[in-house]
Amino acid sequence: MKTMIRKSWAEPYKIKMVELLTMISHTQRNKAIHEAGYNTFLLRSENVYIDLLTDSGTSAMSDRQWAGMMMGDEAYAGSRNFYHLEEVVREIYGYKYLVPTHQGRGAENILSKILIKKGDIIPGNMYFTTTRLHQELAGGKFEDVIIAEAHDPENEFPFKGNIDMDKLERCIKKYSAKRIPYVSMATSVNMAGGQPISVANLKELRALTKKHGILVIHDMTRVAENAHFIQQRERGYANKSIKAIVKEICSYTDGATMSAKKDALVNIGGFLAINDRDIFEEARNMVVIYEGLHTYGGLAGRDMEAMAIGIRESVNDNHMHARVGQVVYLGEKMMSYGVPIVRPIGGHGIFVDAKRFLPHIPQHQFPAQTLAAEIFLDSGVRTMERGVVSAGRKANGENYYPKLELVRFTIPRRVYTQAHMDVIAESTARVFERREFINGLKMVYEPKYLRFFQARFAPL
Ligand code: PM9
Repeated sequence: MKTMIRKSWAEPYKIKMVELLTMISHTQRNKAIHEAGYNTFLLRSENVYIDLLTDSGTSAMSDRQWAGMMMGDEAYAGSRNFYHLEEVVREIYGYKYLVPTHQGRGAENILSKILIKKGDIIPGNMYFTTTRLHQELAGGKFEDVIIAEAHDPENEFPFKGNIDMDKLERCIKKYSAKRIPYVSMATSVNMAGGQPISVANLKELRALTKKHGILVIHDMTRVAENAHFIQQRERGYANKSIKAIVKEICSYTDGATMSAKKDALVNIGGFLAINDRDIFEEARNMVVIYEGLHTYGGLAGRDMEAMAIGIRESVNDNHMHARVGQVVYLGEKMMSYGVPIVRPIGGHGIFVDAKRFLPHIPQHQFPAQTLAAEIFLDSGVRTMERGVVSAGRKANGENYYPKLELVRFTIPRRVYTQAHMDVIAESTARVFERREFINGLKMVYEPKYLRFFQARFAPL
């Protein structure tokens, strides 16, 4: 009988330089996580074996990007790298005006300060930590208008990043368009598990917002990964390139904030891009207060050059197929061990469902935080909590209790191999086998803003 031969994908690059990893003992890991207050953000990276804390700023740059770094024009004003970046942003994303910032939240700060006034409502397809905080600090209130499927980790809907148009319409009716400066639309919705929005949904969003004169601001941090899923799943897009789909996505929006530390394959950088000349003029003026001159925005010339080159590499079909392919490989391996994960598998990592993994730990005892600490203890793999700790508190001081209580295994781009993915899945499976013996945590220190970064915990 003929056996089916698997058609594998492989990385579209070869390795030119390696960074050696350290592996400390179980006793040393126990001491390290205790000293870190059971918060993986507070670990020293030298104690980490495989670092899946984030895909932010952790990518491996290409030889071309490194060569670009040597072409940095470190002039205070008018660096040629800025003009190169501006040209690439116009060509690849289609936005007219560019204001560079040191990273994504720099752009969020400026945009929120310009567009939001006290009492405004900002509807969006699920919150993101820094984005919502900047909206709140500017006097606004975030309103979740993502489809209900996004809050269900087991629902297989292919576009769980979609906006619920009825919810959005009700929101506009309730508050009036005057109180809604823009809709905050993210591609590859991070907190939902890297879930994509469809072009069909974007078209509806454009039509509705146009009718009411409301802007659409795009959190385009992982737009190329979203384009990959459109290519794979949306009718009529199978033969379109990721580059073409990315441009089409951006065309339904009025501007964007970008953390270039993800999709765009750089270790630092971001920008605000906008089509409206007046908003641009204001942003260009404001950036000098918070970031730096409008032709560098807190970045070195070499950073802008690496970003310009990284943006082009990010929309290459082969790159994106291997990038998401590696994430899918890890997810399928975890599922083969029975580990409960968010489905469908998203673009930038595997999100393990801590509620199903540790059903005996109630949410106020931080199951996802607990699980992240346990994974580190088992193998030195560092992951991140994306549940009740990340969700933080409402303006009235009450905790948000999100439906999703997840541990994110975020895959840096072009950094780890398939063998690393095997080690990660096996470690998760080992912890899953002894799950009944795991106890929750209590929070012993809570900072005021974005508490997940610096909070400390103790075992119960
Ligand atoms: N995301 C992440 O690990 C890094 C910091 S928060 C733990 O996922 C979106 C969708 C993001 C994002 C950062 C930012 C902020 C905005 N939008 O970190 O300031 O995922 O460059 O970007 C992180 P910056």
